[in-house]
Amino acid sequence: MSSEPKAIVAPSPPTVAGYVVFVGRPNAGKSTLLNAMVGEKLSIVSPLAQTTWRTVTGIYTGPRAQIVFLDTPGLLDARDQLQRAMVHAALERVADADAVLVVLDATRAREEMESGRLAEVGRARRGPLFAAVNKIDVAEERDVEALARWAEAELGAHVHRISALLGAGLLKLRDALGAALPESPFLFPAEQIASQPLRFFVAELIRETVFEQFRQEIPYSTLCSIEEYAEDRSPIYIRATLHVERSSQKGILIGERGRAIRELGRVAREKVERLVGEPVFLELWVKVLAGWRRKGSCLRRFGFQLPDDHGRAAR
Ligand SMILES: Nc1nc2c(ncn2[C@@H]2O[C@H](COP(=O)(O)OP(=O)(O)OP(=O)(O)O)[C@@H](O)[C@H]2O)c(=O)[nH]1
Ligand SMILES: [Mg+2]
Repeated sequence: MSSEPKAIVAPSPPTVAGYVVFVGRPNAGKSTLLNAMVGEKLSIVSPLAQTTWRTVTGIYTGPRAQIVFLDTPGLLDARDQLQRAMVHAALERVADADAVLVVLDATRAREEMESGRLAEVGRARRGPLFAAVNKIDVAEERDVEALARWAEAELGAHVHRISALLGAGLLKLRDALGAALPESPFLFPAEQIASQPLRFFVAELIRETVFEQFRQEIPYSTLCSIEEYAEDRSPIYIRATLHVERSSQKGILIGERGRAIRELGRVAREKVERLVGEPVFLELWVKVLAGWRRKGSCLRRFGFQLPDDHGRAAR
């Protein structure tokens, strides 16, 4: 026997990777949680409900696990075509995800427990189902516990108590979600955190600013599309159109002598500059696209999918 020490090369454990979908009612904190999990602000957040209209992808890569998080629009009882597209975007991901996380707002425990939509997610789901009882930093302890018990009993979920805003419970939740994923090579390069193009995030930041600066129905009536994005110019030139439903809304967005649209443009441009790390010239136009929220043809033009697009029964 040789006295040389033997080099023991332990086989490195395999990696895991997969998709985790966040679903929940509007305003539960899904987008806040996505940003916290990825460590970057990818998904827009506001105190108003129904902020997220399209699914946002955020990628977390650890030493052995890559988790692709999908932040979806809030589940509600759809009243127009845009809401139908939103609910569809959320539910279509549930069936084929590697794991589903239902995000619950503990400050609205009763509404959560009465939501037929969430019960539906629990029933539709075959694979691992998790629930995050969120906002424990501000919710009553007894509401947190009631909601946790409900999610365990009614949804059959593994329950975590978290504050997406302050970070409480997030590491444990991320580890648990990672442990539910299948063995797989990483699906994206390790340094990649997003999968959508920059112009998507630019449009979202403009929309977030509309949510901050305008009231009542304006945020919900404003669709943002990027018409031109010239990266080869300095400053980068971006032209965006804000489509509103009625001409009275156009007047409000523009404001007296253009004051409102100038302020919107200024704040949105600063956000976009932080995102792209370069000076930006942002040009905003407002157009009326009558009743676009109710029109499938308008929504499809801007890339939304409706449930009937796949020949499925309308939800
Ligand atoms: N106190 C507290 N507030 C939170 C927490 N998580 C989210 N919020 C707040 O809740 C509000 C809604 O957060 P979002 O992340 O936009 O919620 P969402 O589920 O993505 O909402 P939709 O996009 O409308 O479906 C924002 O004002 C957040 O700051 C939390 O853990 N604690
Ligand atoms: Mg959201």
